[in-house]
Amino acid sequence: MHYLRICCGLLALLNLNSFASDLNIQSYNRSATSLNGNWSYIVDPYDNGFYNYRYEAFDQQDAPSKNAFFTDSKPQSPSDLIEYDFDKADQLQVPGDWNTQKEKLYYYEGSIWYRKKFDAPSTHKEERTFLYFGAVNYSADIYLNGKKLGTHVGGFTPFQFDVSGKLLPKDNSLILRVNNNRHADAVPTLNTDWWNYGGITREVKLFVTPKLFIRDYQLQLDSASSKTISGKVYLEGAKGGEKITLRLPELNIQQTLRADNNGIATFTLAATAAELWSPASPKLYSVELRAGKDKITDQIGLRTIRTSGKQLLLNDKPIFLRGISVHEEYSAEGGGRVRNAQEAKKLLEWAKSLNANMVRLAHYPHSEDMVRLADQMGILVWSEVPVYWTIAWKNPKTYNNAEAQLSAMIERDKNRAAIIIWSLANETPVSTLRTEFLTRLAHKARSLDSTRLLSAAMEKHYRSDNANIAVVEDPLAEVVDLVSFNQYIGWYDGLPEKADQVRWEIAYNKPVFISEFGGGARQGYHGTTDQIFTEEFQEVLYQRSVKMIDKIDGLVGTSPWILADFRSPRRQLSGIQDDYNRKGLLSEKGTPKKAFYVLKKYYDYKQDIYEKKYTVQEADMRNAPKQDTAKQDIAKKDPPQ
Ligand code: GCB
Repeated sequence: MHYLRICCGLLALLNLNSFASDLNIQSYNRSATSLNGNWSYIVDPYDNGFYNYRYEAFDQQDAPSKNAFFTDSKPQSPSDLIEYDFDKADQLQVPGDWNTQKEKLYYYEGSIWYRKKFDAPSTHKEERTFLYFGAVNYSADIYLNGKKLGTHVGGFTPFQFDVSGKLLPKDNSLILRVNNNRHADAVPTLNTDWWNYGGITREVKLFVTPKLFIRDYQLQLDSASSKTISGKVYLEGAKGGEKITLRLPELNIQQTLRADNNGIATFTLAATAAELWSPASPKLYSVELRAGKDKITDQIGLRTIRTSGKQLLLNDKPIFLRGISVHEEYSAEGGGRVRNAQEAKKLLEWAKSLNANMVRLAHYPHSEDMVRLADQMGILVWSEVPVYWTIAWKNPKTYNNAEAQLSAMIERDKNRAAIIIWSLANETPVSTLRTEFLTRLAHKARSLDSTRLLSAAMEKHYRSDNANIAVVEDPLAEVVDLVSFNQYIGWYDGLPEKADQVRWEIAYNKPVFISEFGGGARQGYHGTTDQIFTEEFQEVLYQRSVKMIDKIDGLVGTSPWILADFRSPRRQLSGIQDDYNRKGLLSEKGTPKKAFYVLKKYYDYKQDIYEKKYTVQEADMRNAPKQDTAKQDIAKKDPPQ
């Protein structure tokens, strides 16, 4: 399929993510040859292995010099001058960020060359082989046996190359130039409040498919009816008329489909007996697809999500999102970016210990492991793209980049029941250009997936005639399905007492979600409640905050900032921050701070009420005996202190 390669080259020139959304290949459950492990690396701050001394790119030359690192050259005689040697170079672990693996790379931003030697998996003539990268931050030039495969831009989404016919039986040389320099027109842009971890941060693998194979599929309940499953299968290499078998054995469903001329088959199925997925019961069904010699299986949950006025309905029942924001960072064991499913699971277990039923995966798409674990563990997900703060709204390349990242996120994760919200942006300053940019993104998201809700973390301000009345007035609120916003009353905005004075007026007839609130504390630092950065200050801030937000009309949930302390280059206060944003409810090692228990208590209370284990009054009493006496509708009352 040569447009894969053509796209790569063309889009690379345009500084885009190399892969249009229609090139997604579902490969999580395919057997694969892992290329994880030790890779040789060369630090190259001047891009010496990429440009000659006239600053011309070696890979644009017909016969690249042996000084081009991707040629992986070796001296041919004792006098041969070659000023790099991957065989003698130090090694980095893949997956993994480079910053936390080597002390000298802690603050490094720039280029690093990676090389892996490997033998090809054995394949039959007709089969196809793909080289897959889970994520590389931020851009990568990829070379196989001295030839360029392509360029990829965007640090948190997967991409792959068709390498059929390009592998040697033994000793292939796979080389990447990975660069994590920040750019004003990139996504994210120059300024973020998280560490710019560089490297091949997610898995690398080879997978082999038959010539005709199931490239992608989509299967979900119709939003309007929990009784109908609908979906699509995409066959690669099809001419039309090929047979596809779809099975959900537990539901006794077996259907034969036929691909059209584009290799697509659509279907609808009756699913009257299906058990619906929910946090309380995260039921996943085995789904099996066969076409020709290809077979793929997946585990997919069935649920509906929709809004009705100010209500949020999961499987047609009101739900309160007991959320928590999470960065994809696990520093408890010395690392930075989450390296594997075990570390991702740790973060979700921490969220569960807070009695959360939802995570906001900030501020970029997290790994596929993370969202699949959320599916299994019954944790709802808000998933977002790094359209953060000040983006170059005017620049069409920036828009295309953001759209490519959004599309790649949706394409990869569209079968995860846990994900209920795609979020378009975080705290972006209101302007016509920005709203046009985000409205286009919203249309794109809806064209790819009409079954989930859209949101964006917006901002609040105060009414000009009354400084105690907070409002959200943003034209983007008309576009999205949930009115979500971040607010820092008690931290960046006054002291915690301010929360007692503020009232909220949110005029949209849509559910309201508070995507961030919070404040910093260093775990183990104690003092009075007015002493900033103490656990006591943070505790009071949370007490006053939950009391305030619980009065907001239409509030369907919140994801305070943040589960655990995380590294940020903007947090330099010695002895307190030491390069960590300290707004975690847990330290980076996972030790709870006092505020953790305040939020947990609030979430226990909300659960009791929403699941009608207690009436509001009984829930207030905290120790009320458990009995199923609740008849009352969800009402408003101060949460427990
Ligand atoms: C925010 C941002 C988040 C920051 C946080 C903070 O509003 O969305 O990325 O880390 O505030 O700690 O200031």
